[in-house]
Order: sequence, then structure tokens, then C-alpha cells
Amino acid sequence: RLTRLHDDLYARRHRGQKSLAVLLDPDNLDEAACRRILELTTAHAVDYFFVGGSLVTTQHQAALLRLLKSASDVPVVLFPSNSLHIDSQADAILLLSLISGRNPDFLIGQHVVAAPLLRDSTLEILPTGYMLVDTGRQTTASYMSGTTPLPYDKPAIAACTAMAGEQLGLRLMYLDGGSGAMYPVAPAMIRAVRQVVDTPIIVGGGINTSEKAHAALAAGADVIVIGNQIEKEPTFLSEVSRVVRTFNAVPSALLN
Ligand code: 1GP
Repeated sequence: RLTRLHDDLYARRHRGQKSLAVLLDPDNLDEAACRRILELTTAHAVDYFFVGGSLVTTQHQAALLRLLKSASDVPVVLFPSNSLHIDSQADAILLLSLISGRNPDFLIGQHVVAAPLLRDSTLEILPTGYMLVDTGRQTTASYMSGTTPLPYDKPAIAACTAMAGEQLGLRLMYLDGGSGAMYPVAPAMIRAVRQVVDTPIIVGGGINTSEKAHAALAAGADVIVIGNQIEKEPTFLSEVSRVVRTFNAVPSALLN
């Protein structure tokens, strides 16, 4: 089994190097929009493409993956909502266990169905503790998963949840306000999780300004994920990649 992306994420984490992931939702992007984003990524460092959505209603994912793999060297990571979205054209998969929720289907059920498919695929598996956070309105992810997100202002619950996830062997933690969240996960919550786990921390949902990107990274996020805002305004990519570069140019001790 490959561990290339896993090792890279941990090496970056230990160097204090921050990363940018662009989330591409096959439902929201046509080929032209995707090509436009790809053009911009050649000039502005993107570290990962995440592909997926909480509810995929079209059959565009395979074509999107084909396009990404043919036009770019950026690693492509599946961000699946269920076992139907496994596709070996990608490099890796976030094998999400929805540890903020209490729905057994998203803690282990989907994984049982996916296990033989993943065994026979070429995908690198990234076991990920996925935590949905309440950010002001019900998101597709929380509705579709039938789970209650973590309360926005309870960092201790998030910290204990992440700790439990790490103790169970999960290798990444993903704090997600959900796509198009009204506001992003609170820096206090990111900080609380940062203090208790050694895993790389991915943060996404509602990061639509440079300030919000900066706040998430300064609080301890290793990877920030941007979806909606780049779909709406692809040039946001240059702004946000500048923020990530600024972090990587300064010794991390001065920023965290
Ligand atoms: C959602 O973390 C991602 O799962 C990205 O969210 O689309 O709001 O950037 P946005």
C-alpha cells in the first residue's frame, strides 16, 4: 500500500509547512470552469485537489478526475460522501469516519461496503477523523449524514473527539464547517484540537477571504480547503495561495 501522501502530510506538519487544498465539486463545475482553475493552479501553488461533495447528483466525477490527471501533477484526493464515489483515477482517498456524529453508517457502515473495493483499487488510503462543526445553518453534509454537528463554541468537545480519533488510529483530522458555511470553524476550536493531537489538521468550510484563511492557519490548521469561493471567483486562488506562502516563508514558531 502506498503511503506517499500520508508521509508528505506528516513531513510538512513537522516542518510547520502549510498547504492549500482546492475542493472541486463535480456537481458545481463544468469543464470550462475546471480548465480555468487548472490554468490558475500552474501559477499559484496548490498542494492538493480534493474531489467530491456531500451530495453528488451528476455523473461528472469520472470526467473531472480524467481532466485533472491529464492536465496537472497536483495530487488528487477523493473526498467521498459514500462508497459509490471510489475511483482509482485519483491518487488517494480520505477514508472519512464521521467522528463528530453518532450515525454508525458513517462511522463504519460505508467503510465495510467500500473495503473490498478499496483493497482492489490503487488508491492510497488516508484514514481521517471527520468532524462537522455547526456554523450557523444546516449544511448538506450534516443533513445527508443525519448527524448533529459539533457545537461551534465548544472547543473542548472537538478536542476530546479528535483525541479519541487519534487514539483509534486515525491519521488526519478534518474540521469542516460544511461547504458554503456562513462562517468558518472558530480559531479557538482549531487551537484546542492542535494542542491535543499530533496528526495533520485539515480545516475547511466557509473560508472565503484571506483573513479567514490566515486565521485558520495561524490557529494551527496544516491544510486549508477552499471550495465555494474559488468556484465563484477563481482568482481568489492567487490571494489565498499568497497567504499560505507567507506562512511558509516565516519560521512557524513566530506564527503559531
Ligand atoms: C467543504 O471544507 C469544504 O467540505 C470546503 O468548503 O466550499 O465553503 O470552501 P467551502
